[in-house]
Amino acid sequence: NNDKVNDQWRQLEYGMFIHWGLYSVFGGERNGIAVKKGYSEQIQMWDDIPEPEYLEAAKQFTGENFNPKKICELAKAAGMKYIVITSKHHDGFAMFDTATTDYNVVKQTAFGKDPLKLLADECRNHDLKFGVYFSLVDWHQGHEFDENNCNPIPASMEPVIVQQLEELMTNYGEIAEVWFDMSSPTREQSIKFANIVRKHQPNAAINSRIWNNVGDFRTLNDNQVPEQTLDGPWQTPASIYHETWGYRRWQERNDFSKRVRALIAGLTSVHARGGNYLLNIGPRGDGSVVEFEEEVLRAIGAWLNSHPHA
Ligand code: JFZ
Repeated sequence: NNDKVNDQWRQLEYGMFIHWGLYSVFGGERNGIAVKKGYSEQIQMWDDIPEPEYLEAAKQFTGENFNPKKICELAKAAGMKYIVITSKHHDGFAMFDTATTDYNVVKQTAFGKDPLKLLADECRNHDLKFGVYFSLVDWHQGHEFDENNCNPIPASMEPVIVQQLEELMTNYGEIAEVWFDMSSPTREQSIKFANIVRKHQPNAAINSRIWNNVGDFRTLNDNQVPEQTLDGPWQTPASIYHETWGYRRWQERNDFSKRVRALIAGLTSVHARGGNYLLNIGPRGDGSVVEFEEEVLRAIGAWLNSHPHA
């Protein structure tokens, strides 16, 4: 029941968001030229990259420095209690092992493994809860590029989404949170997708971007700090730089203390108003965590440790 979901989910308080996919190989650049429009995780749309060219990045997606143990240790050091990773972003490239399509990380990339499985298992070793981001926009399954990412979901896409959710909800152990994103599902579709989560993962909290008031908690805008406490459970997704979630090679990273202070202000204000804070990192295509982001997270953790709350 909902009280149980909310009670359990509220304990999570503060977590790590991870945007990692083929777009991480691009790092916000195409053939060495910065793409200055849009979030870097959406570079395929913003630079109108044909799918075959986009998929070329899979060869460079080595994941050789993807280290779930280090990521979990970093989350712990930052004071976080859970991790939510992109299982599939708008590009439709599945970052998990799936029978629904060969357009997935195991089949196509140099890495050739299921990062969700590796991370989910490691989370359990570190007493961290695990969750997945799942985009309802899927350019591979046939959604047109739409800068607002609000395409409706054709009935033909439903079986794929249903099966992918079945896989995600059954192959990775306990799921604490399912973070749907974008598109414009009908009420029936929202209910259908939520029911799959609820059937297999009764304790998983679903965010409001399942749409149609079907979710368990509200997702606010990026880095949004409401003026007051809000009714019901809610979360602020936060990014270190505001302009991108996925890795951006040309991102300026020269304002360390300012960033740290802004994020601590965001985290503590959100927490004080009863919200949950989900802070993003965008690893490179080789899986390495950007050093600046790691240091930011460690500085937040150090501050939290020196200011224990009641
Ligand atoms: C969405 C995605 O399109 C984006 O790529 C990223 O994954 C982010 C976490 O979620 O972007 C949004 C969606 C809604 C808002 C802002 C960014 N909003 O309501 O302010």
